[in-house]
Amino acid sequence: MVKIEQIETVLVDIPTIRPHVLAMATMRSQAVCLVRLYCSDGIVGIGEATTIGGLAYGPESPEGIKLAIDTYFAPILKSCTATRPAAAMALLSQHIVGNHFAKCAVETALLDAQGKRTGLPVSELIGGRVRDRLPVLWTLASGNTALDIEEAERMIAERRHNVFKLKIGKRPLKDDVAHVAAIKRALGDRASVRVDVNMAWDEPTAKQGVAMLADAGCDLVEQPITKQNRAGMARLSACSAIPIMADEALTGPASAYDYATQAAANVFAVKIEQSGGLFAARQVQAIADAAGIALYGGTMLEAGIGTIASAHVFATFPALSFGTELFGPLLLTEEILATPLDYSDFSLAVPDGPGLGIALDEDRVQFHRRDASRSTISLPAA
Ligand code: MUC
Ligand code: MG
Repeated sequence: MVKIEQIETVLVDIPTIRPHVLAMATMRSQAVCLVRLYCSDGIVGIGEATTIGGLAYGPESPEGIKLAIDTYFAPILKSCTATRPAAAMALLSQHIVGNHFAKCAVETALLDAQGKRTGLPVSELIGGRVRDRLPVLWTLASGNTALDIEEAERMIAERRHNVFKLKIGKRPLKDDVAHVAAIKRALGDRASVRVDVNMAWDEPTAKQGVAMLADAGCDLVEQPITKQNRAGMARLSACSAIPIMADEALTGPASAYDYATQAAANVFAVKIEQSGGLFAARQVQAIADAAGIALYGGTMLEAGIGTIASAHVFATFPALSFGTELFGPLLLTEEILATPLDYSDFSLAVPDGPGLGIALDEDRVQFHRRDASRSTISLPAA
């Protein structure tokens, strides 16, 4: 029996390339909880959890994830067989309620190890990929219309992105709509423009806002109102001229089923962390497919490991009509990976090596570790 001998968690802070302004938080760096599972056959699996703005987005924080894994997950994992990731996850779920982000990081590491062991990419382990590249949009969230247009023009010229998501909901409605309209006017047919309100509107504002955005040439509205107002989401989805997408509402298969049966969204943003792991994300996809809901591959602004874990999952989706937003590593000053990811031709290549098919740049991880020594004095040799 191959055992999981040691579980290591490390917090790593990586600055963003510019402030990322969302309705609920402004991010200037991303905190990553890295997970390493050391197995008795010498294989090391890697996983990652991130949140957005600490505790501003959801109920877990990077620090809380580290504490939960060190304190509660690790002893259970040490009793598990490393070659049976699904059994290990089932045992964890018997003993640990919620903690979706932490579960996702651990499941990623289990699957990475199993893929390395069997020689299979994670996408093949979890069902089989149907595509090797994923379309990737970029979020314009500098907080400034002129800077956003400049940024979008650069992305189009570099053939990196031609779909843009704008973060709105912080300013009065007419200012937000003017911002979206100005960007759409500047980019015209060269780009698709969408918005994410991150639940900032009440229903009447959303009703008016969605209509104004449709007139401005916006193609999609993401989570305009609180996830609790499922009936409101259903009303908006039924009458809107442009699709309404659920994001924060989708916290796993049960919520996906609930939203699907109530016709509370036209599109689902699937996120592996919010779903509770890679297998759970595939269940969300299956529910959407069964209900005729379109799919989009979401991000919690993960760094390289979480982004590629998501990519392996989205590569298995039979249909992915709205593409993905797997740009997390590009928002950070460094990827912390040994080999750069292939972002080109408006898409991301899904690695095809065993496991996740990526390796960490250990020097850069050491440099960004939260607990790294920042001392600048030279110490006498021991
Ligand atoms: C979200 O709510 O979608 C995804 C892209 C981005 O800029 O923020 C995230 C969160
Ligand atoms: Mg969103």
